[in-house]
Amino acid sequence: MVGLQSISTMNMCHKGTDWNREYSSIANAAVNYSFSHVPLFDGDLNNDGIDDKEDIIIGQYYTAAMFISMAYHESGFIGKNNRGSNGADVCLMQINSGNVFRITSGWTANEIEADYEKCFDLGYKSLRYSFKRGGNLTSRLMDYTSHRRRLALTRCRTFTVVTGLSFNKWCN
Ligand SMILES: [Ca+2]
Repeated sequence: MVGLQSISTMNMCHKGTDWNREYSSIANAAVNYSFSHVPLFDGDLNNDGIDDKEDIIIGQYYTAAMFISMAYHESGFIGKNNRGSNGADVCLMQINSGNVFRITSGWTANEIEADYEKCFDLGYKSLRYSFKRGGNLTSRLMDYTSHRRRLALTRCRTFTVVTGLSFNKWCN
């Protein structure tokens, strides 16, 4: 019941939104950004014993999948007029007003919301920082989720669903 109420409230707030167009813009921004940047994932990703261009392409695909997995949990893909934590968190990736990459970008909240690639850029930088922790993917997501393991675990699980990778190997 609470779930249904939330959904109908959400629909009322976003009346008139062309969702087919929005989802297509989100997917395009995630892919464009990922395929023009150094991937978040490196190494021998296809396990063929060599690090080569194919691993970079797989890493970029995983990066796009990571954006989509994070955006799903952070914002439910509602990137506009969706400010969490009393207005501090903005866009698909819910980037906090205290986020160092957001501060140094000089972009306003409205600018970040209006441009999905700007949002993914801040998400990418935050994820790269978070990944420095090392370990499995759940561990690497811990900084992004403010050290809440349960949240890191759910995001990691979604990433394995999107990519078809092993949850036990990557997240557990
Ligand atoms: Ca390889």
